[in-house]
Amino acid sequence: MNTTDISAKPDLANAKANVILGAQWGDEGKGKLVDILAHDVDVDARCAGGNNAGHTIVVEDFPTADGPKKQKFDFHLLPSGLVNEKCVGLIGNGVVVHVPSFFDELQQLINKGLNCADRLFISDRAQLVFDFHQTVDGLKEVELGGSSIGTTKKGIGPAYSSKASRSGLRIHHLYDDDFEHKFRKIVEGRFKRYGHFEYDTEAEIRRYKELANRLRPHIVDGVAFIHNAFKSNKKVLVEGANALMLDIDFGTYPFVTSSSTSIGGVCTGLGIPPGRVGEVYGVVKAYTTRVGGGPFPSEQLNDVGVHLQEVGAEYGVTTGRRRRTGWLDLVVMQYSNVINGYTQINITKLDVLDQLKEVKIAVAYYLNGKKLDSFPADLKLLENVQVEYATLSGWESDISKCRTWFDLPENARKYIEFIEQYLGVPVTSIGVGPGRSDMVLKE
Ligand code: 2SA
Ligand code: GDP
Ligand code: MG
Repeated sequence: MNTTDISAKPDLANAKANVILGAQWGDEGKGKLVDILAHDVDVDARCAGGNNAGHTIVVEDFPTADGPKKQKFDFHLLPSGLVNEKCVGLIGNGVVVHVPSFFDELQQLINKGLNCADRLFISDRAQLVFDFHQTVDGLKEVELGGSSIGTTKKGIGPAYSSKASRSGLRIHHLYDDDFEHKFRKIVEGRFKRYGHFEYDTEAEIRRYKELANRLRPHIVDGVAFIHNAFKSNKKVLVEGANALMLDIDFGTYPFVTSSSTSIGGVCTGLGIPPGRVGEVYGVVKAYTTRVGGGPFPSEQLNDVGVHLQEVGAEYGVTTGRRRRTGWLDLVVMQYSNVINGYTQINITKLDVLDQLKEVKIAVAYYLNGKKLDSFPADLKLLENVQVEYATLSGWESDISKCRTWFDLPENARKYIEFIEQYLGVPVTSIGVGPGRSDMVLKE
């Protein structure tokens, strides 16, 4: 792909990027939808986050030397579309990149028979995450004590802090003559702030010299790259990481990640104008989960919560942490929708509700007897809301083999229709299992 000529006037009528965004607190099953759509996509681009993300893909018939085999892939920093052999992956400028993890993840994919090194690119404007950012991430959490965020300790917050304070280093800085000097200065700054933690600065500089050489073939001008893709009418998919309720502005601050995980981050994280955005897929788990600290109004600290956790196998893909669980919350979803403007919704993990006699959906929040008309910014208010639930009958049957809308039991269809009517957004696909083919398509 030619990455230099972006001089032509953009033709916004054509070549839109479709976008996949997490609509709740993450782990909705974005990876699976990315993988399915990437089948027919030329470029899958990450726009935000780093290797804190964990996107799981289960391919029932992945080709191996011994014939097709079930294979599970966990993506963290690399775009999940890469499982599709024609799809090129781009890590955009809005992403924070830990280069050693980039190569480790690539190697793990290669070990599983996915040879994608020659179709994996990184924007030269992406920020670097160093090991000292990860150390600082842990130290900050310790400082916060009982009110810690519950981060993944991948250095995401400290790296975005470096970016915002204009002391960060970007991919292109790896090749500057004064890289060493700048690097030493940043580490010194961290020592001043956090004390002299164990860190071999000189060994790290040597390591990055070698990594910089290995990284060279993957580096592109991300802006030119993506606009050339549009110009040549390539199909572009944007893979959101984390989710709206973890957004640095709109999430349950400070219990959020440090990037713009909302629709705005798509434009700033890749350098594309809003007019280029096509479909916006909101990925919504049929219930709610959250990993880490922070308020969660529909959380179920009871048998229902345990059931959802166990049946849904709700463990962090990056850290292995147990995820907190609760009912679907449409107050959260409405807030998420007004910000991201979903044009269609993918409901995932509906099968996890199969055995329940009744299912509940949060439909309103009350404070001192008064219904709230928006999602509160102030966590002190949010922690004290009373949640109103709608109760629907369960379907009490196995839906994992359903493939069409009318295969689904009537009560499952009613559950989906309730969501559509509340939000006014069509649900176009419904996940009934982790595999690529476990999806009901609804016209
Ligand atoms: P960070 O590390 O600074 O981004 O953490 C800040 C908050 O963001 C949450 N966060 C996540 N929430 C859900 N899933 C994530 N990815 C992994 C997964 C998580 C894991 O797919 O399972 O393995 O634990 C993710 N990444 C960040 C985090 O929990 C903090 O609340
Ligand atoms: P992401 O971060 O949004 O990509 O989601 P994760 O990969 O962190 O978590 C979603 C988990 O649910 C993964 O283990 C997926 O394989 C699994 N999954 C996705 N869709 C479905 C579904 O419809 N049903 C079931 N049972 N599992 C699913
Ligand atoms: Mg995840």
